[in-house]
Amino acid sequence: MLHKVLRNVLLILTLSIVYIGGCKPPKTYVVSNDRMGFHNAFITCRQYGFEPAEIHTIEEHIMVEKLLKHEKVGYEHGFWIFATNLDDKHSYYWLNSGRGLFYSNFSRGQPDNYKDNESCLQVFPVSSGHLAWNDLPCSLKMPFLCQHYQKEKNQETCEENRVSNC
Ligand SMILES: *[C@@H]1O[C@H](CO)[C@@H](O)[C@H](O)[C@H]1NC(C)=O
Ligand SMILES: *[C@@H]1O[C@H](CO)[C@@H](O)[C@H](O)[C@H]1NC(C)=O
Ligand SMILES: [Ca+2]
Repeated sequence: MLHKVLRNVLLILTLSIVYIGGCKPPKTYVVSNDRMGFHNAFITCRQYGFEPAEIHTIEEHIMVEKLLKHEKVGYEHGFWIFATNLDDKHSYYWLNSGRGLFYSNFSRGQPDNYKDNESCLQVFPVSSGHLAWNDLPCSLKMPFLCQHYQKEKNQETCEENRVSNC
């Protein structure tokens, strides 16, 4: 099973590490080249044992930018990230964590909700080494990004039943 998963999923960027404060271990982004609609892709990250990718800071945006720097330029070569505005057309939120979109880095003129039919977000290379965000129809089949938090040896981790000091 694990072997099967690893065949489909490219694990990259294990060296680029971002601490998101407190006890959270370093975050790693994972590319899946399987093409699917937004909601299917969301579930598939989970089936791989990962979380659907979210980008909360410019540091994380840059991590993803580095990960995708060799990909083709253009929105048709983009990757789902898991924010949507399906519930409330006026505000995007991250579907997994429920957080608002406090950070974003949209391409010029985006999100444009083109033909009133775009409620899901992607990232795509706008030029060599530069990445931007865009809204697209959720049903489009695209590759996507997952994420996970690496557990390092000797790293202090929060106990499940401890909330303070984390
Ligand atoms: C957006 O991303 C570019 C890199 O592609 C970066 O230079 C720029 O500072 C970012 N903008 C914001 C508002 O984070
Ligand atoms: C919305 O976009 C999808 C994917 O391109 C397309 O199949 C569908 O027909 C569009 N719906 C409308 C109402 O434009
Ligand atoms: Ca758009």
